[in-house]
Amino acid sequence: MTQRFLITGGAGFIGSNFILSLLAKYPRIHITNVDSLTYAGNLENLKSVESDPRYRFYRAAIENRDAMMSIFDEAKPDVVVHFAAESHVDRSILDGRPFVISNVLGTQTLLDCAKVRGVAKFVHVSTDEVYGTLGETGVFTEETPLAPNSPYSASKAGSDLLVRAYYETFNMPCVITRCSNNYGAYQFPEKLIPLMITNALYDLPLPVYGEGLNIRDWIHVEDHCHGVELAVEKGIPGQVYNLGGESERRNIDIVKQILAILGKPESLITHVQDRLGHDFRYAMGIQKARKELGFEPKYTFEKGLASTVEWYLNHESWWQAIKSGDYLHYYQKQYGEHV
Ligand code: NAD
Ligand code: TDX
Repeated sequence: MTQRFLITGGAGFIGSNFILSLLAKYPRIHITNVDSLTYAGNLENLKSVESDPRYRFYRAAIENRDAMMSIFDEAKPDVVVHFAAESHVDRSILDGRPFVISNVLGTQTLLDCAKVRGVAKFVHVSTDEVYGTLGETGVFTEETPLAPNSPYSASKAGSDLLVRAYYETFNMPCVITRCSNNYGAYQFPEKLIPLMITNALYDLPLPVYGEGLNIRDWIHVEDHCHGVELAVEKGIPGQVYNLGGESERRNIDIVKQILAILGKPESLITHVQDRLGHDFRYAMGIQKARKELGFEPKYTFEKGLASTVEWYLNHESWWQAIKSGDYLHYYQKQYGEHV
């Protein structure tokens, strides 16, 4: 691969894993990373590549058209991979506005810049949450109607529809990937798995929403990154590809598994008020990606969870810096003494 990439949101969890993996694999690649460094963006994730001549970082908000046009002019990308977004459902329940600005207006601005400057491929990274919720059975396919339930998922569905519209109207070479819940290295410790690991290590309460019976379909971030790479290489413009790990788990079972790995007592589990509009179950049908992209998740959930716990054990200074700042303030506001 000798392409020039423009990656948005590369200082976040999945984007930084994607950048590290591409630089490790492809000696002739060029990557421009654009990130506004919100609370979730962390350049520490990319410390090991910051002086790599193949890599360049710009701090900019994707909804800033002038800044983005100059970045396109400098970077001259063949491929755009669009990760940047406000990504946390709970924050969107507290305030949906930044979600509309970054996810909807930001995506439209980026599409416009890519249209004016011309790119060979535009991969938009989206989520299973745009499909809404499932009952006890069934899986989402690419034909499942969009029925988002949170301000976050509504803003992502809005961005997906704009990507579709730019393909239909301007024949832009856009591909959409929709992925299930990710976990792994560098995940911001407000999301379920890293929150539970980092709280358990300090014997802090583990806030489980409601009874913890909601189900998510988990995928290791490296498997997701590989799926996105396949979409860059083989995705057909105008198409949507579901990505997932075929690992459905109830939240409460994951929390108990983490406690077992760490040798901590289940008495740390604290049932707290349920999330408003909490989607019951997500499950991804990945047959299309398997057949058309050659996608195959490599991690079992057990192997991935064990290596993720290990990563947090070995990177305490990374997450302690986060937990002692804005994150703490946010959770104290929401849960009082829980954190
Ligand atoms: P994250 O919150 O860890 O990272 C998002 C990054 O985007 C941050 O670095 C942030 O600074 C940046 N950003 C936010 N708004 C921006 C703006 N307006 N301009 C420029 N940069 C901005 O999120 P993540 O978990 O890495 O998710 C990345 C993408 O993958 C998102 O689009 C998300 O919807 C999607 N996704 C995530 C998951 C998951 O489980 N985490 C699953 C499916 C899809
Ligand atoms: O403290 C918690 N307690 C709890 O019970 C948190 C943070 C979460 N939960 C529950 C809510 C969900 O059922 O755990 C499940 C997972 O929650 P999150 O980690 O917040 O993820 P989710 O809301 O499922 O969304 C994630 O996956 C889809 C990402 O944040 C999205 O960006 C992605 O699109």
